[in-house]
Amino acid sequence: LNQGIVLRRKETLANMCDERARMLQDQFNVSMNQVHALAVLVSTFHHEKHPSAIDQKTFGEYTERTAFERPLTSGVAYALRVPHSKREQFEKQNGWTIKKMETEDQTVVQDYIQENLDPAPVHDEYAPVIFSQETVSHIVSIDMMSGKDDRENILRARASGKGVLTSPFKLLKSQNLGVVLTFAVYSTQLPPDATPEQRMNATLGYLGASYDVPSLVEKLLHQLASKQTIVVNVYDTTNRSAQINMYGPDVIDTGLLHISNLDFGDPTRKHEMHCRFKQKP
Ligand code: WA2
Repeated sequence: LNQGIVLRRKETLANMCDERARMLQDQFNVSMNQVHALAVLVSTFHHEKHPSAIDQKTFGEYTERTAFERPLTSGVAYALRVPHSKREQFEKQNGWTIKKMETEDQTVVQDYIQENLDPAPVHDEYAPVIFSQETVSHIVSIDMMSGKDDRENILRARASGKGVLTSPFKLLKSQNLGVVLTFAVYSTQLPPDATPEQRMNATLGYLGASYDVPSLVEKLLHQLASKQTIVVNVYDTTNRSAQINMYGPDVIDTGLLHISNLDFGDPTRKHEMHCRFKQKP
């Protein structure tokens, strides 16, 4: 094959891939900022106002009406930090018990109804969801610290004060791999150089957004007329020797491959977009 043609093919693939990666990264960044702003909203109107100006109805309506500002997210929710000493009072006040997240038996996922869930076993503290966007109302009352991925994310979010991302995992009520983004909400104006311990002690709750990656990336790429030309995969490459395919088909080698870097704002997680032509030249 003519060398000039090969070169041009390479360049075309690189341009298409970089453009798509940039789009995905930009949209993710936009929604991350908006989720951060929601955490500030909860802090201002729920925790700093007495009585609170936010209840489930207000939160549900507001987050539904502003969903367009959070591209790629499938829903947002707020989990309150409840120490064990306050559990009984909290449950009495709300009229429901804190539930345990069930993830073992995926057949139960279809009828994942709060009433069927077991109470959370005794722990030092809990993170029950008290407010949710309608799209994720199935997580209300569930202790987010009882799920491994959510728990790690919560601990990292409150120690760092930054937006943190989980590895890809199977979200509740979804058949797909997704990720959760979490921001901690604090009680006092913390200095920017606050220690992890100061942050931990000042933590009031956790604002989180879930991303159903395959369906949301599909929607995004669909807007571009390229589906006949290239195949796109999105990988979590945090663990180089065990990359996780978050979006796209199992790979068939058609020769050229271009890799575009993706930065989702959490330096502890690495992501890449891999692009190939559908057909060999
Ligand atoms: N949100 C939606 N679906 C899920 C999920 C989740 N976590 N975990 C498993 N499936 C309220 O970090 C706090 C959201 C957790 C935030």
